[in-house]
Parts: sequence; C-alpha cells; structure tokens
Amino acid sequence: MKQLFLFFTFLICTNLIHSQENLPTDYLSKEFHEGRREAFRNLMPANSVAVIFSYPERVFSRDINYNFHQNPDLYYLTGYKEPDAVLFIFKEIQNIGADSYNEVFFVRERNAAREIWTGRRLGVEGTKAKLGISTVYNGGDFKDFTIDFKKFSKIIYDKIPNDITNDTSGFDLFGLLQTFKVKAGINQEDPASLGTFYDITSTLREIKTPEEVDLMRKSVRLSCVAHNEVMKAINTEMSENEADGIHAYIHRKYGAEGEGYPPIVGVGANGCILHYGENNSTKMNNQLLLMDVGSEYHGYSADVTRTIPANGKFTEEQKAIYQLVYDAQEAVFKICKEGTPLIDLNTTAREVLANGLLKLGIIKNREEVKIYYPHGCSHFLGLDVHDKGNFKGAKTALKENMIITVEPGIYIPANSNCDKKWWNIGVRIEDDILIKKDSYENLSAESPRKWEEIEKLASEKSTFNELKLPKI
Ligand SMILES: [Mn+2]
Repeated sequence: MKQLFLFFTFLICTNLIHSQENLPTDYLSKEFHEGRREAFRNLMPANSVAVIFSYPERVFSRDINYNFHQNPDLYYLTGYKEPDAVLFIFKEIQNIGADSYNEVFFVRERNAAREIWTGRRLGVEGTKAKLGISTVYNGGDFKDFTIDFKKFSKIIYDKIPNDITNDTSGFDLFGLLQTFKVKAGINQEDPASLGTFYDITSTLREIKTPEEVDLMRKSVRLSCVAHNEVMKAINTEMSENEADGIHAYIHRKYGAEGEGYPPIVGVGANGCILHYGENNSTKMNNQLLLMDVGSEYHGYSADVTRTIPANGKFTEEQKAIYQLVYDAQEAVFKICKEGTPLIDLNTTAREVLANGLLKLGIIKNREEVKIYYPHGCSHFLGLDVHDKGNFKGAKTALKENMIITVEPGIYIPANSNCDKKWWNIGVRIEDDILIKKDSYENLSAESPRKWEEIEKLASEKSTFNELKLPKI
C-alpha cells in the first residue's frame, strides 16, 4: 500500500516537474536553501520561532498586478517565488502529536481554474519535491494549525505591511497576516523582534556563498555586456528610453528576469538627478549620458554605472570631471580588502573628490564637496540592490566574500555656484566588488572605465545600428 502511495506521489510530482519545460538549470539548489535555513536557525536565540512572509502583490492597473517580486529573505531561505506564503523556522524540534518538525511552510494552494489565468503554482507537493521542504501545507490550513506562540521566549519577524489588499479568502497574504497576529497576540510590532530579524538576515546575507557569487558574477557580467553594447550603439539622435531598451534586451537575452531596480538613463541635466527614472528625453545631442543599470539574474542584482559622451568624444570639461571620479574610484579600490572599515571607503572617495574640485576651482573649501558629491561611496549588493548588511558604525569592517559597490560621482546641475562651463555635467562610475582576504575582484571589469577605452568602444559599430524598423 505504501509503495502504491509512493508511486502515485511520484506520478504527481513527475507530472508537476514536467509541467513546465526548458526552464533555466542554474537556479539556487534546494540544498543551498536548506543550508541557509539551518544557518538562520543557528543564529536564533533559544526557544524562539521566526516568521517570514512573502511580499504583497501590488496593483499595476485595475485588476492587473505588477509582476510579482518575492521577499528576498523568503527567496533566500526557500527558493519559493509565489505570493501568499509564510514560513516558520523553529529553533528547536517541535513535537505535535505524531508530527515532528523544525520548520513549517504554508504556500499557495493549487487551483486549476486560477492557474489558467495567473500561472502555474507549485502547491504543496511541488514545494516538497522541488524545494526540498518536508513540512508544507496550504495557506488555508494555517488557521487551524496548532502553534502555541505563547510558549516561545521570542517571536522573530520582519515589518508587517499594513497596506495590502484582502481577497477575503482568509488565506491570501492578508488572511495569513491576520491569522498570525491573532494567534501570536501581536497588536503592535515589537522593535526587538524586528531588530533580531534584521540582524540574523543581515549577518547571513552580507557574506555570499560560492553559489551566490556564481549568480552575482553572471548578473554583473551580462550587465557589462549591455553597457558595452550601448557604448557602441550610442549616437546623438538616440533617446534615453532606447538606450534603456538595449540594456533590457541584452539582460533577457542572457536569461535575466529583468532589472534589479528601475534603470537610471539620463543625459545632461538628467544625469545630475541621482535617482532619475523618467528616461524620456527623446534625444541625447552632444551631452553626457549617465546609465545606472543592472540586471536581476535569478534574484541577484548587478549595479553598474557608466557615463559616456553621446557623440563618442568627451569635451575637456567632461573629461576633467570624469578623470576625477575615476581617480576617486581607483583610490577606493586600493583599500578594498578584509579589515578595512566601511566608512573609510567614503572618506577616501570624498578626500580625492574634494581635492580635485578645489584644484578645478569648482569649490572654495573642502566642505563644499558634499554639494556635488551628496551620496555615499558604497553599499552591499546581492538579492537586494541595496542589500542587507550589518552596519554598526565606525568599527564595522569589510569581510571576505562581501560584495559591495564602489560608486563615487560628481553632479553639477545648471545654476550651480561655479563657472557655467561645468554645468549639467553629471558623472558616476560604479563597479561591483567582491572582497577577498588581501585584495578584491572587480566583477564588472568587463565594461571599460578609462575615458580613452570608452571613446575607443564608442567608435565601434553595434549590431543595433543595423536594426531597421518601419517608421510609425
Ligand atoms: Mn549603487
């Protein structure tokens, strides 16, 4: 009987596994996610339970949602990519009746009718088979599931969103959150729980495992190919949106799901807006183009910025600012290794930029550097473009297998208090750096940074120059 049951389970699973063909084969393995859950459990205090919800779905247009993006913490711990789910990780083994487990995962129920409309669902059996989690139930089972939250010394959870839709089923994210709050007796978020959750996920995620480094390498490399192709394709008649589109095409050509953040593609004055996102200037003319664009590959975000002249040649002023930002970046690279305090990265960049701006006569005293360099030099990079990491002040130092950005910049908007020959020059150069014991590896080295090399690449032809489409 048991064999027969196993046979049918196998059939169902096989059916599920084969239900979608030609999927990528380089997703994180279930062993990776299992290892991360175990590492998470090791950092939990005694007699505690951690609760990790999926992200909410968000409306794009009336009854159409944005493409769903999973909560990176839940993805990291499970590989599950669907909404309406909640994971419980227990520090100790729980024995309820005949059942024994140290994690329980509630997922979206399979529903043939809904799946025709909104896509395949892994369901309970698929989650067990593909993600290797053994205790899995439908979200609808959570309400009657016995978890006595009062017996735990600590319940660890992340911020609870209060602006999500309620499909009234009781087992969408809204229903799961409500049920959790009632069961756990939570009326108000406990800052200590949020703090513990952040500390644990940051401690894990700030150090990349070899599997993660492989995916990061891929994400960053293919983003570099995209930057290089735009450098070749660029011309004064191109629109910001078209440059954005070339990035997007190349990302997808290499199998990336999309971009890790809204692309910043800004010419001239637009390049001086730090998080410019309209990308709607119809012509580049003879301006500088700042492109801060990175792919998301299997969850992992690249974050690469290149600044290039649309006509292929830097002016003297553009070159002077560009070289200064380049020098700042080089100075920071030199101290990229385990043990360097994180704040030294920004201090070093600011020092070089302040000296340079003084020399060019753009500022009168060192303090004014923050007018033209208003942001920091580095952030962690990974599943989130501004990835989680434990920054605890001046003593926090770089560690082996962290991945950070190094991204100095200078932005001189029109009407700045300097010679107007500098106006509307915005330059940022951003690379993705893997920290090693005594050195670093620049994962984005495939895209040129030296102004001479950029001009050389810009003089080459791109396959996109040959693309002929009808006029409309
Ligand atoms: Mn960045």
